[in-house]
Amino acid sequence: MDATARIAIIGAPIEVGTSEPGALMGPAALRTAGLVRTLADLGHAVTDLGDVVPDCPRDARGLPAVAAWTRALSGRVEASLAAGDLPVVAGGDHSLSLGSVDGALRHCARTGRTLTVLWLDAHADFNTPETSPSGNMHGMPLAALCGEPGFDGLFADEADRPRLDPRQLHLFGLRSIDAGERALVTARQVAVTDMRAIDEFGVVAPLRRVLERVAAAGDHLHVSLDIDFLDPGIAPGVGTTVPGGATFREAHLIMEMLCDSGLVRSLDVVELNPFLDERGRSARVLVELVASLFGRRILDRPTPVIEAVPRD
Ligand code: 6HN
Ligand code: MN
Ligand code: MN
Ligand code: MN
Repeated sequence: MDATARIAIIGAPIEVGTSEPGALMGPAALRTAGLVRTLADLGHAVTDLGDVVPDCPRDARGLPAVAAWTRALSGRVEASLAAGDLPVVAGGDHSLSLGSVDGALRHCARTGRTLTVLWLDAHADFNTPETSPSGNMHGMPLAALCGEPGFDGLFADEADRPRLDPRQLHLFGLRSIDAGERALVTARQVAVTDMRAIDEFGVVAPLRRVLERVAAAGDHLHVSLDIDFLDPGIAPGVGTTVPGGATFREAHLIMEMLCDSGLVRSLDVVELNPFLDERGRSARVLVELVASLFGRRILDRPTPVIEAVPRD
């Protein structure tokens, strides 16, 4: 991460992608927990662009509402990347990544780069309307971005839009996957570091491999941080808790490694549900993690390089 980045905070109070109300309060809770101030105190030039307002009726539901959010967010993210800013999209449920990743894909298409997406999440979010057990769009954004069928009308100019290459996607922290999406994730050759792998190897070796690949290829790295990547014991403010998530230390180390890599060009912070939180704990944890991603460190030195890391 640059010592001083130009960061654009984009609020996305979206909850049409989930059946659990409350995620629309996420951006407000992240601001209350000090998101903007914390990044500014680290020396970054932070602009809070406020909350995106989609072009649809307030009570709109289903695919038309998600499409309106997707288009509005995509435009906002693409514009802020074009202006040289690093967009941080504060959600809101994970369907917002339809817009943020689409915006990053369009920026990459214009600038001749490839997009790599690091998806820190308990879930794969690779369902289609056909495979989804819940029908909730927050479990489907990656399948839609990768061009699976069943999402007509979601993106602007669908025929020409840049798609996410599933082999440029890395799921990290996976511990809950539905049968149909498991088949798709395997068929599309999505890279996965599941919790089993993290238990066996820790976070350093698998993440370092992802970062080395991104650095060698000169890709744009988009990070999507779903709060349920964390163990619900440290971050209870989420509708889809899955036991056995990342510890604070593991998540914190990931953020420090991402920071040291200097590769992150856009970020989502999603799925915080303040209505389910306990006295702001989860919002605070997320702000702590974002601070580490943007350069807060204990000593003024980067993470040491450990040469003894196992290789394939
Ligand atoms: N998220 N796989 C489940 C579903 O309903 O499709 C859960 C999805 C959770 C989505 O956490 O962003
Ligand atoms: Mn750029
Ligand atoms: Mn998710
Ligand atoms: Mn999740």
